Amino acid sequence: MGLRLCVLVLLLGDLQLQVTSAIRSFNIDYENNCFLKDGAPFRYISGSIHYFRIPTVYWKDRLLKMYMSGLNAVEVYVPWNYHEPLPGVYMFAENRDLEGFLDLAAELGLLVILRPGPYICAEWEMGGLPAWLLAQPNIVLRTSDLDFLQAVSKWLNVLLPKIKPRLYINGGNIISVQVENEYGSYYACDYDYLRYLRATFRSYLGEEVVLFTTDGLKESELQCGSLQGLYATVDFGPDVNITKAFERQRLYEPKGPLVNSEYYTGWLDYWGHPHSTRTDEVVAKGLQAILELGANVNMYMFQGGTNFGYWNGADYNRGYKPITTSYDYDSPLSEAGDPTTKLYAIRTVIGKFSALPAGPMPPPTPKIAYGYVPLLQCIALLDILPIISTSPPIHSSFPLTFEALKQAQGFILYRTLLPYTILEPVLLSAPENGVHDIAYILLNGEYKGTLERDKMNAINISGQAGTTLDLLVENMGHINFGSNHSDFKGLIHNLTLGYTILSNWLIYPLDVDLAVSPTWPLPNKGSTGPMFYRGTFTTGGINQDSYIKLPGWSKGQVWINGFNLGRFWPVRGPQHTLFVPGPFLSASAPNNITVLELQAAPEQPHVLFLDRPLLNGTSSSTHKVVEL
Ligand code: 6DJ
Repeated sequence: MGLRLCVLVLLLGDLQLQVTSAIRSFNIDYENNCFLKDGAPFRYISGSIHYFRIPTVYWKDRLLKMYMSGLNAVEVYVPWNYHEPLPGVYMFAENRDLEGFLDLAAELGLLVILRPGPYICAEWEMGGLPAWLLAQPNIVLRTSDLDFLQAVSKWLNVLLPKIKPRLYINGGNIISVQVENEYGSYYACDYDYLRYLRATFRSYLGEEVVLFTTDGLKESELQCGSLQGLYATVDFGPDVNITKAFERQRLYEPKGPLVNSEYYTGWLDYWGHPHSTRTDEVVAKGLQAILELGANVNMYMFQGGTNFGYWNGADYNRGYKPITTSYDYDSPLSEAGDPTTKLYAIRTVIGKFSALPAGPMPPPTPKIAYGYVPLLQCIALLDILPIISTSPPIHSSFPLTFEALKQAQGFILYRTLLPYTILEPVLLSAPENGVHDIAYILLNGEYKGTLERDKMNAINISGQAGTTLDLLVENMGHINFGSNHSDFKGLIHNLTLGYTILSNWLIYPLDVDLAVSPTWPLPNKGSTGPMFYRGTFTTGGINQDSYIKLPGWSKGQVWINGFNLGRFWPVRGPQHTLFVPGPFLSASAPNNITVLELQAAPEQPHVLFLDRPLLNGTSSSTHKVVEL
């Protein structure tokens, strides 16, 4: 009976109920199975948006489009590693201005469902946990391990005081706060950890605020992910029976509002796998079914955005699977923030349940095909080691991991000498999948090939004793989802050459972004192996969004005016273009493009600027696994 009353009120969503009390409140009505906002039944129709995946100047535009779609709330993760890049170093400016983002949402009349983790998943580097945690190699992430809790508690001591005044009950727009994320999918099932988080969130945020958990539909997931005092919600896409899905939530919350905290509008992409899509019809139909039940919903994602720089995560599921640079997610708002047909289909459904805001939806922003830009080879990465090294090289008998060297992302060069002359090719091997994640191999500066985690564990090499053997190792993103997030990077085991364990390494921690600004001379060194290329173009006075395509290139990183647009890997696919936000371009001055090609550049190096993305190009995962 209670549910019916609540649903009835919610279905009359247009009816503006009089706020009877001046006291702001947001809580759960267990009698009538709904949320109460200021004492009146309330249902949220929300969408996920990641401020850290969208250029700051575009935040307001995206939030406005979400509001115009009929949403009354947005769901926002806070990635710990984006805000605390080094222990005790906190960053909250520009693209990390969480409070500025929350202010914009408030300005547009959007409520916020906040998900501060500390773990967020999100296909984000290490699921939002800082890689520096792994400098303590025995730390047990997402458990009541004391080293982990100590770091979590320092972070929450910085973050949660910023949140408290922004709670709805304190005059802000945050109606509820999630604790952890899909904890039931993690192997540890450590209730002490969840209890610790519950106590910490309560101590900073108070007893009143709605705290909740989110888990998948399996019983084991809900079992290990939920805890008394944290309202249990579920996540599922349109491909399940929606009534049955909410019955799962009911096993853990027999009374209270139905909540799908992540209703999947699309899905993520992995390099080397087909592009993911979900049709408008399927998404709209599922949404309608959810809303007809009177349930609360958050659409994941409403806008996906981009993994700029090195911020993509990776899943581990029968092998290591890095996420593409684009996080378009086939969402209602595209990667470039444009309304899609899916957005209109969703908006039509929402319109059946609540009043849509008056006025037009902002149209897609114009995209410009700036066209063909030739690039010139400028320098081999090995030739500028002193410039891109962040410290003098480290001597070590055996390889050290990125984490031991306190480097979270990017590249490290491991150098040794061939210990003996090899006339007939011998296998250079990475036993136990010890290359995390890709190693570009050079002998006396000449590129010989690649080793890749879970794909290519050995390569034949030959050469004179004393030849310099370099492995440039790329971290392709720490695992964000899987049974274990302790994903150490670099050469994590010894390498062998035939039967000999290689030793006596010189290790160069690198920041390749340091090579982006200066203009290097133009040697002609052949076109294979890690090499920088440069070019410039002008926009003819109009800087608009565009997409960069790298025809004939293999694998690497691309920068525009010093901004790292992310990884490209067209030989692997399915993503063939990278999003170039217009505000990163200059309307008047020449724009600098820098490409770091790691394997092989085309004969006539050039890039193409297009006016549309190509995210579903061919994908190939043809790499052979060499059995050792
Ligand atoms: O909470 C997670 C999101 O951040 C739930 N989810 C999404 C995002 O990562 S994959 C996509 C996922 N969970 C893993 C379940 C795998 C079937």
